[in-house]
Order: sequence, then structure tokens, then C-alpha cells
Amino acid sequence: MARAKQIPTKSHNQTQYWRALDAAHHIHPFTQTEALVREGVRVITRGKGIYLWDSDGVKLIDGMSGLWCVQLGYGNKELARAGCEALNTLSYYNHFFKTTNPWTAELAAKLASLLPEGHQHMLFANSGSEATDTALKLIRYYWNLMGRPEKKIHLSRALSYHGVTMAAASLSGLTPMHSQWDLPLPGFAKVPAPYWYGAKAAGYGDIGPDEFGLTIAREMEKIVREIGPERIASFSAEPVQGAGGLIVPPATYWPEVSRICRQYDILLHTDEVITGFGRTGEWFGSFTYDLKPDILTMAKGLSSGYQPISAISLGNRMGKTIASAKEELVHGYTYSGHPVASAVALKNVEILERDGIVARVRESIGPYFQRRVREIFSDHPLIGEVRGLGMLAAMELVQDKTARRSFPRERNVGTICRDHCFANGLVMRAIRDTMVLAPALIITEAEVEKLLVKAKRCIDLTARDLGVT
Ligand code: PXG
Repeated sequence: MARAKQIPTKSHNQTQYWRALDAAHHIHPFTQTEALVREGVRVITRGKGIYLWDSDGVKLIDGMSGLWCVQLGYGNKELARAGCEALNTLSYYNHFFKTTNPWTAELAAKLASLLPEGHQHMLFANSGSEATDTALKLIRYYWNLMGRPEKKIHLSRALSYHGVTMAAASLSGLTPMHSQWDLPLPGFAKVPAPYWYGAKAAGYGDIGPDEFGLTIAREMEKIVREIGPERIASFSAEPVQGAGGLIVPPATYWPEVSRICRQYDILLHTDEVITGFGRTGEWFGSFTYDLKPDILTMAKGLSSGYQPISAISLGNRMGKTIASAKEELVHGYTYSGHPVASAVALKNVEILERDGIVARVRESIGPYFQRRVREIFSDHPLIGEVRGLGMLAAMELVQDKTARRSFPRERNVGTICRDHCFANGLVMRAIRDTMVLAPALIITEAEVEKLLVKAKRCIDLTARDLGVT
């Protein structure tokens, strides 16, 4: 007979109790389970505004708004009320049987009023990954409807993150996401990322950002020609790459890539899972870079992360073709356009609009945050580059600022810094050796100062550990 594990009782010590349950039964995402069980997990029990509390009462500033998603901060009562009202009114129904619900219909219309021109049709799903999968299916379907079934290859970039389902992980250019699962699937090809700070290390020499942006776009064009544009269905890209290291493209990059997509008849899919809903100071990153996507995916900030919901919007070309097809669309999830998730997302978008939060990121808190991050960190001996826009900022920790040389990977500099952050009550994301901040859009100037004081302290402690002065 299997022996029961030794689990402390609930009344003895809450933290130990939850830790033990979690260690015994819960496998975490992107985590080495065996190491986590040894170290013990942190139990997060409460959130308010930009703050989180753990089960021992320790207060943390969340510099990442969860996973880049809690636009309105934690504990927003209006969002809670909207969800509660929908739960009490229509806890569940679907859209399969010629039915809709008021919240999903209103949400679709509201999004249509905010999205890039021509985006009048949406589908709903429950996560960014599902949105990516759905987008790829719709892209295939579109070309099939157009009588171009040979257009099947999905292009995307190195260091991109589009989700973890089989197709979304295949589309993602972060190579560690592939080997455990025998991915990518066939039909996916990669082009380089416009990562200017890494250009020198990648052998591009002392190239300026503008020239680099053009060079990377033209490398894409070369790959398009090699594959044959008649075989390429789509190009998927985050307007600003998030989980790959906050890669902000040089100004020359997007105009040239847009030209390539147009010239070779490649559908442009903008993945706005991070860049949507005010993160860059516009409703969508597509506005920031003047992109005209044929299809756009959104999640995260759509509901401020309060409910799992994502959406896929179709531009004119795809929308008209797919909406007028004289056959059933054989796709959809049990929870597509869930009434509670739709109600929360609708309220979230209404609040972002009513309170001028996107304009605030564009005009005041965004520029303030960007200025202060640069003032505090640009001359820091450990920081090679400060980059970002809106409420996104990254500090790249390097060994040699002039040579733009990183530390050897085995020194785990990002992890050292992240551990200092946790110990000092700050959540800051380490992507390799790049420290990223993406705070809630409702953060105040005083809170930005508090956040940056902590970030500075942790980066100083990291520099001390590394012997950098
Ligand atoms: N596209 C983009 C651009 C994303 O950033 C997804 C799709 C997938 O979304 P879902 O909802 O399926 O997770 C994402 C998700 C990190 C981190 O640590 C980033 C994401 C997810 C988890 C961790 O930076 N982005």
C-alpha cells in the first residue's frame, strides 16, 4: 500500500501546509520541479494595486504586473463586480448553437471600435496560445478559400514568444521551447530578430540601429525569396518582442518589413498579447509602429488578467472572406466568449477608455517612467543598455559596456539579480541577463520611484556580488 506523504495540518502553519500540498501534487510551468520542491514555493495570497502579499505577510512590489497583464493593477472592485454580476446572471453559455450573450456581443463591438482599421470581426478563445493556434488555422483557411493552398509556411522571428501549444510553440523562436517536445512542426520557418544591442556579438560589427533595422528586414526578404513567396502564408510578430528580452525594433525595421509583406503577399499577423491595451502607450502596438495587420491576436491586458480570455481579430481581407464563406467554420472552444470572462474584459476595456489610461501611458506616466529608468540606470557600470517604451523597460546587464559583451551564461547574472529582487520585496523578470519591468498601467509617479529605488538596490547588490564597480 502506498504510504501517505507527511503533510502538516492546516492549523499548524499555513505556509508549510500549502507548500507541502503544492510540492506533492502541482507541477509548475517553466519550472524545474525537483529544484522547486527542494527550495519551497512562495504562496501568493493577496494583491492590491501594484502590490502582492505572500502567505507570510511579506509585501512585494510587482514590477511585472503578473505576467505583463494586470493593466489595472490588482483588486479592482469594478472588475470584480462585473464578473460577479455575470456569474450571478449567466454563469455559462456558449456560442455554438446560434446563440450569443450580451457581454460577448458588446465586447466584440467595443474591440472593433478600438482595433486597427478594417478589424471588424473577432473570434474568442481563452489564452494567448489558443489565440495563436486559432490565428494560424484561420490563415490556412483563408489561403485555402482563396484557392492558394500552397501558401502554408508560417514565418516568425528568432527570440519570439507566441505560446506553448504545439503550433504556438512551433511558431515561437525561443529555441529552448522546442527540444522537449520534438518541435517545431513542419511548415514553420524563422527569420532574425531586430535585436540591435546584440548585433555586435552576433557579428554585425559596429552597425547603427537604423542600418541594422534595414539589414535584418532584408535578411527576412532573402529568406522569403529562398523559400519562395508563393509558399509563404504569413509572418507573425510581436510589435515589440516581450518574453524574448524586450526587443524594441529600430525605427527602420517595421516600414521595411511591412513593405516585404505587401510585396510578397504575406499575411501580417501581429501578436499583441503583451503590446495590446495600452502597454506601449497606444491601444495596440500596431498603432505605435503604423502596422496594418491582416490578423491580430490579443490576451493578457484584454481582461487585465482577471479572467482567462483572448481574441483574434480579422482585418478587411480575411474578415470579409471568412465571414462570407458558405460553409460552417469548424472551430471553437467550449469557453470561447465565456460570459464571465467577456463581462470582465468589457468592463476592463471600458475603464481603460473612461479613465484615459492609454493616453496617460502615452503622455504622462509612460514618458515619466522611461525618463526615470534612463536617469537612474544608463550610467550604471553593470548596465549596457536601457531600452523600452510605454510601460515596458529593460536593463541589460553586461560584463563590458564598450564592447557590448555579456557575461558567460554559466554565471547566471540575471538569476542572481532576480533573487536579490525577491529578497528585497520586488518582482522583476530576468530574461537571460536582461532585467525587465512592465508595471501596471495605473502605477503612480510616487510608486514608480519606490519601484526604481528597489530595482537600483538589487542591481547594485548584483554588481557587488560580481565585483563590478
Ligand atoms: N503571445 C505572446 C506575445 C506572449 O507574450 C503568448 C502569446 C501566450 O499566451 P498564454 O496566455 O497562452 O500564456 C504570450 C505569453 C514571461 C512569460 O515570463 C510570457 C508569457 C507567458 C508566460 C511567461 O515573460 N507570454
